[in-house]
Amino acid sequence: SNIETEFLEIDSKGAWALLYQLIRNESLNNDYAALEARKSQNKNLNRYRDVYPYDHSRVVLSKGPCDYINANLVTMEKAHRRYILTQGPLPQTAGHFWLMVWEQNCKAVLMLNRIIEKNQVKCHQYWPLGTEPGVNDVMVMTDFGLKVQYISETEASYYTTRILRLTELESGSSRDILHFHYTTWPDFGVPQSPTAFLHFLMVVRESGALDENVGPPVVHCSAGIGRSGTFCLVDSCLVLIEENGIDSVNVREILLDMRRYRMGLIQTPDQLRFSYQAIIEGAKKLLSDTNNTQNSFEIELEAVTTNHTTDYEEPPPPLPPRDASLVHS
Ligand code: PTR
Ligand code: PTR
Ligand code: PTR
Repeated sequence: SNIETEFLEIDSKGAWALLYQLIRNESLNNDYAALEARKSQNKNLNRYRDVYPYDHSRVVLSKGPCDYINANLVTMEKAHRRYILTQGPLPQTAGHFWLMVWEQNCKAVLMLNRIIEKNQVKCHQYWPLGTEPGVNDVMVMTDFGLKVQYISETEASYYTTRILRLTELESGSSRDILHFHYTTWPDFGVPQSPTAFLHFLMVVRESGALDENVGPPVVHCSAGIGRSGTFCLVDSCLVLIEENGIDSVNVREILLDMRRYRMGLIQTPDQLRFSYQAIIEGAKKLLSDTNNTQNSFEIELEAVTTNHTTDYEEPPPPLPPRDASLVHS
């Protein structure tokens, strides 16, 4: 296919850094305003000084103490996908985060980072851990009229799935929010293998959280650009490939398009290379499988244990075997 030919060519020329730089340069045309983020009352609501949401696509809160959150709605119309990309919540923005999930009617939160990375807190512990029944299992956000309750947790080898119950205090109505937590993807790094990542993607897809009839999924990492951008690029490209065939997709153009909604999506040449790998491998699996109603990713839940993890500083569990066909150095 075109993508595979392009991939091999870039590999043989060792040109990933060059291609990545070209994409960054082209993104310089996106000089959209991000004025809300810089307002004095909003400054401390941003985790990083250099990662701001463009005003034109930012998610506006309607009910909270302020309407600002560092989040963008990324709309990929041709792929019938919308994603909310956001930074890992700060202690002072956890309420804004849950208000966004409530107001946007999101079915799932996709978390691609760990709370602590390289010995630094990269994200606030914004959901209750539920370490024991009745202890630590609820977080109340009085200012936002919401509470979050831990319901259950299922650990697989490199990701964890949780159910969290979000309740609007005033009305008493509640929704169960799925929390898909990829626990083994280092910042400025890539997942262990395309296979592991694709498995995670298929589990998320099967849940219906990416479907058009529910609110957009909230996708976050620490800054909400590197890993989150990689996830959304691969997912959208695979949707387009399933619909129109592998040769219909220009990965660069789609990434450039996404970068019009949120800055900095994909943060390293290696993340770009990984995206191509995952798209190529995913396309092969999905297209070989068009006659089946269910895809063949064998959504067997490995190690289905209801394990109440308490220590998030523990090293990640053992990695799944590397993919033999598309290993990268
Ligand atoms: N490239 C490694 C692999 O595929 O196994 C994963 C990796 C990548 C790990 C980057 C760490 C990385 O960077 P950092 O030191 O910034 O976490
Ligand atoms: N200024 C920060 C830095 O370079 O460390 C911004 C930043 C942090 C950018 C993390 C990207 C990051 O990765 P991710 O978006 O995958 O969390
Ligand atoms: N930590 C990053 C940096 O300062 O390099 C943050 C960042 C980087 C934010 C790039 C946006 C970026 O946009 P682009 O990838 O289009 O240059």
